[in-house]
Amino acid sequence: MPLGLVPAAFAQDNPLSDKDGLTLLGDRPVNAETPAHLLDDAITPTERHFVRNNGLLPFDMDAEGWTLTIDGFVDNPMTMSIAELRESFEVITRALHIECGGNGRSAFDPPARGNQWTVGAVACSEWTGVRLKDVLAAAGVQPSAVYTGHEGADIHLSGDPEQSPLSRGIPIDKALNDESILIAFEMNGGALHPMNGAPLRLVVPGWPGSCSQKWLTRIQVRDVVHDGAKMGGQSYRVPAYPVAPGTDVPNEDMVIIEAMPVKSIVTFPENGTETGLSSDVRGHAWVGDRTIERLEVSIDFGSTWQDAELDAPVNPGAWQNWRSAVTFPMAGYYEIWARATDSEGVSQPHAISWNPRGYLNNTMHRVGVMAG
Ligand SMILES: Nc1nc2c(c(=O)[nH]1)N[C@H]1C(S)=C(S)[C@@H](COP(=O)(O)O)O[C@H]1N2
Ligand SMILES: [Mo]
Repeated sequence: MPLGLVPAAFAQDNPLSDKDGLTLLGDRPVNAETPAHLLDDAITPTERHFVRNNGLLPFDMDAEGWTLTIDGFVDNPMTMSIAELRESFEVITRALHIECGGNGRSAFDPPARGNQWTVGAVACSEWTGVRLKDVLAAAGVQPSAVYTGHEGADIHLSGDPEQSPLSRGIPIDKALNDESILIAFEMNGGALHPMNGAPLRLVVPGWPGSCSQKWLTRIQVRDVVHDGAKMGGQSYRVPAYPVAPGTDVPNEDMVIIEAMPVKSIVTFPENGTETGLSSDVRGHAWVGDRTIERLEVSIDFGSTWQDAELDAPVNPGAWQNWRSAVTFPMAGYYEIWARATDSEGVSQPHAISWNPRGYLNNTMHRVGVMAG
């Protein structure tokens, strides 16, 4: 059966049946990205939030019986239901972006293995939950703590219950200080989508999406860097030094990716469409642990640039919306390019800094149109 085609009789079993227009990249595990023009909303609707699974969905995603355990190097290990989390901590709603570390991998040359994401493994939905830092404070993190280790209820592709598809963590300083990291139980005012981690997940905006554990059951506080599935080797890690394309980099020379780099996407107009001799242009821009200060647009392959109107983030951790209007000098084919610059003056590059697994491609997004 060709990818993405599901016979009507199996529609209920289609994992993306209530997602809207996503491109299926693989079905075991399910991975699907959102075409750029469907990311036009300021807040990504649940049905357009991309899906990145390393394993299979848990059998039971019932919110009623769900518990979260906090243990390890804490004074008060605890296990709480979702209702108890709601009662015990301040419940907040935030627009938070999540981008897969491998978004843009399809552009790597030599190619990098893994899901061939183009530009759509990014989203900014509204998440409701409690702050990770508040929950950790209640658990009483001990001075020897170094890192968190996150566990979810999803099932390893082998079916082996002893193996985890993915278990990642973040440095304890990040976990204890970042106000924006949520343990979320609502998405866009409703339930979490089963594919997006129902009924409970972490959302760590600005860091590789893999930090945002879905189907969250446990956060261990550790006195060493976490060693869960896909923390080591080549996973979510990049060379500690610049390498030539195609270099075979030994595992011990790879470092864990932390904050994601400055990036933007053009969500209007849609690539490959016709426009008039002028057109609105708009999209989003984001960066880990910084803000976007400037967004420029070019219609002449980067020869000249014009400033777009750029919004502040609606809250820390949200992507930033931008808009502009361009006038084409004459009818014909153009590319619209967008370039974001962050609060440290760092801009998106033209070309990829190659790494073995194809992470962190933050090159400028380019949209081709036929004008006039
Ligand atoms: N339990 C669990 N959490 C997970 C994953 C997973 O496979 N299992 N994938 C991670 C990765 S790599 C990404 S990019 C984000 C994607 O979140 P989404 O599927 O809601 O878009 O979830 C992260 N959390
Ligand atoms: Mo990811």
